[in-house]
Amino acid sequence: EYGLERPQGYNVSFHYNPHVEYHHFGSSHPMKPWRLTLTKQLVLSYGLEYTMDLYEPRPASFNELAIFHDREYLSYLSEITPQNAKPDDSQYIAYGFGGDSNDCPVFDGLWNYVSLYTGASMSAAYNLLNKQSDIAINWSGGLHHAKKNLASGFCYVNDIVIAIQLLLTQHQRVLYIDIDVHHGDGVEQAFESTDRVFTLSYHKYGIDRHGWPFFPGTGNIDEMGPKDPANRGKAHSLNIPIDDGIDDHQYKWLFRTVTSKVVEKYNPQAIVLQSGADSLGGDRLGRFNLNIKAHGSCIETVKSFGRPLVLIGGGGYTPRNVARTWCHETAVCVGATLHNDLPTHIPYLQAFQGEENGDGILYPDLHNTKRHDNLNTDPALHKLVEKAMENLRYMEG
Ligand code: ZL4
Ligand code: CA
Ligand code: ZN
Repeated sequence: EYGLERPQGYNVSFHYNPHVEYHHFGSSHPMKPWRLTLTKQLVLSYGLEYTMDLYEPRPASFNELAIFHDREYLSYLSEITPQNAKPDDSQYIAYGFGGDSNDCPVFDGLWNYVSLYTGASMSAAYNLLNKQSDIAINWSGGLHHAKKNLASGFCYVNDIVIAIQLLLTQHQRVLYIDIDVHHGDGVEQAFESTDRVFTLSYHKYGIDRHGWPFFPGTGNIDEMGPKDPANRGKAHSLNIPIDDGIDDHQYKWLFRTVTSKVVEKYNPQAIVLQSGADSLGGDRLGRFNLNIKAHGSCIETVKSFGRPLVLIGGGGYTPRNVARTWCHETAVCVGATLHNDLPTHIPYLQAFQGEENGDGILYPDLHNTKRHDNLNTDPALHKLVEKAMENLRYMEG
């Protein structure tokens, strides 16, 4: 009736607290928590809720956030409001709220917001630990830039680091994979001194025609963690820098080739996959040319490794396409195939109507919607894969 077929049997859980939707970063800020409302509506309209276990996790506590973050930073974060914020204050600037950036605004309910998305990532990790789920999903998380005492790039608390810390209580080796268009620098840095977490990020890297590096400016191919041979974290990070306009075929090949090799060599006991949707074509901040099914093929690839998996959100700045992608990827997890025609009874249908090539459908053609020419040549990508393979040889087996 919903166009839903479900041949495979994975235990999938969906961790979502709807209170997270109602937070606003400020008018015209690219990060829009209401994209999660759209995502949930699509997931429900296809009937996917009947194929998963649904959880409404409680917010994470101060002490839980202190698994990773400095208590002084958390105290500041828990007390700051738009009313009491002092932009000239030295702590305000030191903790990443200052500058002319506006990337990390102080908004109403900020502490509630960070506790909610982190609580959902923790709930997902716990479900793997008690073996309740093979795959646990939290689309509200994935805030990969936050550092232990610094807000950065729309991220205040690093829910991914905290979820990985929980997985490390039972698993010897955890693989972190990041397909957000931005470099997963916060997660990489948090685990730079351990060999129990391997971090792999695919991202846009480079300098634009005005001389500005693409945020956060790190993640070149030669950045593979500490160089000191005595440091256990040496060679346990792999970065895949990509140029503007990469297409479906190239990205799928790159992702499958490199990720398979990492899984084969590192043999992780659990995987955390950050599925930022800003790597889609037509994203407000991104530069790639990926379609929804190419992005989703990365989830299929990771699922095929058959390891316990936490799947989390991240960036994504064209809300209707974020919702389409995460709905499709939820279906991939449960093994369902969805009709291209959107169910007609969905509450937010108008959000998916009136587009030139996406009117009323789940899978619009996103290739070149923002006219980013493909600057990635096949020979350059082959060289990149060669270098990645060479980097992997430095990791002890
Ligand atoms: C905005 O319109 O590259 C913030 C940020 C706020 C509202 C009005 C304020 C206008 C684009 C971005 C001033 C905007 C100044 N408003 C933005 C070096 C920068 C300094 C800030 O997906 N200016 C900084 C961060 C990146 C920079 C990307 C991705 C997160 C994730 C995981 C984080 N910061 C240059 C930009 C706007 C804004 C419009 C913006 N910020 C675009 N890219 C950035 O990886 C969730
Ligand atoms: Ca990335
Ligand atoms: Zn991003």
